[in-house]
Amino acid sequence: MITVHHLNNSRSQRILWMLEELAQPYEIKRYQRDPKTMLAPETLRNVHPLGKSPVITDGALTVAESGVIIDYLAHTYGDKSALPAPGSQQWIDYNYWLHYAEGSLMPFLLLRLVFEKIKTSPMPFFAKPIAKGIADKTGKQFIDPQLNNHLDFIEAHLGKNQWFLGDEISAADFQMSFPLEAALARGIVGRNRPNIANYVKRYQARPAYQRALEKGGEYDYA
Ligand SMILES: N[C@@H](CCC(=O)N[C@@H](CS)C(=O)NCC(=O)O)C(=O)O
Repeated sequence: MITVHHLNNSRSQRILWMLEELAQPYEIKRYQRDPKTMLAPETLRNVHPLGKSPVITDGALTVAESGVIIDYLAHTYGDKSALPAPGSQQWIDYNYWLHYAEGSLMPFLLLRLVFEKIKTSPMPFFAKPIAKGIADKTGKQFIDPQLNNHLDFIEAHLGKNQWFLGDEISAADFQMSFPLEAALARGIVGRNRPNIANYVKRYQARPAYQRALEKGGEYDYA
């Protein structure tokens, strides 16, 4: 039996969605973020030394890192005939989105979040304008142009493709879902990027996504 070690409001929601789409039985072990630090509880380190979510166990196997989990589930429990042939352009594209979501896109979303937090963090009154100045300048000169570059790229891709790999939903969509729905929920993606917004709305309406949401519990990005 697959166990999803599920943290509230986290990337493991995309694993629940995938398992629901696969109609694969699984159980959820729940972990709650510390409301102050937003960190996962120490007990998650008993599953994997980094103590991050998602992580799954399947029999004797422990699988961590969203992209690896999604690839593992696709190869172990998915329709093998739908998997792209190694070395084909489709295979390269599949791997591209699996790596891109966490390797290229998430770091800028995270930087944006951290620098926004700096502006509202408690600090001595005289340090506030300095911290805000640095955060605004870094946002304007570095983070926002980089983020816009990525979001324009995705917007254009979704203008030409219904799903990340073309006409059919695939594991690439489960992997890309978290950064895009987080960007949408935080207002980083708005009316100026209708393809991304419509894509997210479309998959969030799927019955499997809704079931995952019901089972997963607290999730602020849907
Ligand atoms: N690249 C990793 C990121 C894992 C990660 O940072 N997960 C967050 C949840 S979205 C987490 O566990 N945060 C709690 C913590 O850092 O203690 C993946 O996709 O699996």
